[in-house]
Amino acid sequence: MSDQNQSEADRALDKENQLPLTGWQQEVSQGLDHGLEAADTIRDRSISTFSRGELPHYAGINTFLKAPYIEDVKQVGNYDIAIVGVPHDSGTTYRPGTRFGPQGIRKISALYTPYNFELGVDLREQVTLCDVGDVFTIPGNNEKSFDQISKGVAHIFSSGAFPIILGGDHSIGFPTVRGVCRHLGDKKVGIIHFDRHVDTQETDLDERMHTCPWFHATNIKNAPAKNLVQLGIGGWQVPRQGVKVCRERETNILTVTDITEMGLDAAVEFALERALDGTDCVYLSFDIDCIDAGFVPGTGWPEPGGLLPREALYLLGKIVQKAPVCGLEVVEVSPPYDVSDMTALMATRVICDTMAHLVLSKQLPRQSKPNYIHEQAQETADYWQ
Ligand SMILES: [Mn+2]
Repeated sequence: MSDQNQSEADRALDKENQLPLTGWQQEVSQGLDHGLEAADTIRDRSISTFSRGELPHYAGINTFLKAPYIEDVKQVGNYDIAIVGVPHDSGTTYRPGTRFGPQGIRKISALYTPYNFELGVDLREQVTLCDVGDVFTIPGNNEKSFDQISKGVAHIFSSGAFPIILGGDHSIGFPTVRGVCRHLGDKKVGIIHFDRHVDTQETDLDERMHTCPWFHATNIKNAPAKNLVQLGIGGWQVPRQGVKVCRERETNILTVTDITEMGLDAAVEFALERALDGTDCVYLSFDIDCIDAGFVPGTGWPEPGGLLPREALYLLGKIVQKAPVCGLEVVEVSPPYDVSDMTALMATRVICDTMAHLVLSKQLPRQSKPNYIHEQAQETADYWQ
């Protein structure tokens, strides 16, 4: 039967049949070795005495998707993807709590399996994932934290592992991009930014807060403002001084109405055209508040009228499929304000979908390091600005 005549569900049923089970078998046999065979009354002999690996979902040590924890970060280059937490909320200007974002996202990620039905992807079988833990941020000091974050992201990025950053408030968008740029040589990165807020003002409350990352990131020569694409902007929380900067620097903004009127596919084309114009790769910055406040209560500045989850996931999936993506951050998850972990779950979904589309588009696993990764760290006088 040809693909056109099949429903998505039919195709999904077929695709599952093509996936190996090798990774799962290795996990089970290692679990039995390290965690001892189960008590005699347990009929399923794949179960161990001590929980090791995926099951049961509520048990085990809290890493993202129960990926192995890499204590020695010098080993990070041995993995296709590295998860890193940035528990920093000193840049927030209203509701705090995103310092607990990495913990909250990791916790709810435990209920996910590594397999997605429609996409026909099993991450455990197709890609290697590790969790390097968190960057040591300095509470109450944005600038010192920024330097720590840039150094950490630069380390992961230059190793060749694909960096996925769990925020943290959005002030980290500047140091994360700076960390990537540190190893771009003379290559350039376009930023695709999902948000209700522009985050482009120079300072807020006299400091570089979470309303400011793109002013500073786009001052870096590797990250031109003309390649900054801002999706989902709108509402009553967009500061006029930020709007002025967007106008002056000619960033590319689509409102939720723009996106729905032009259609999701046209919005994807717009984003790719602008972000990839003269650049070598795309960095994704996903503020969870781009989604309608009804779906994401656990965030610092919730704003009604945002994207629907399935719209945001569709845009994200198509963008990842079609762009050379060099990193992802998911920011502004604030577990103290969350309800039933639903905001953290949304963040988990964004990350897992991104990983799946990186696999489907054959960006991961990598055959070799992408040529935009420059071994030599950039150490010009103005780098740590
Ligand atoms: Mn925002």
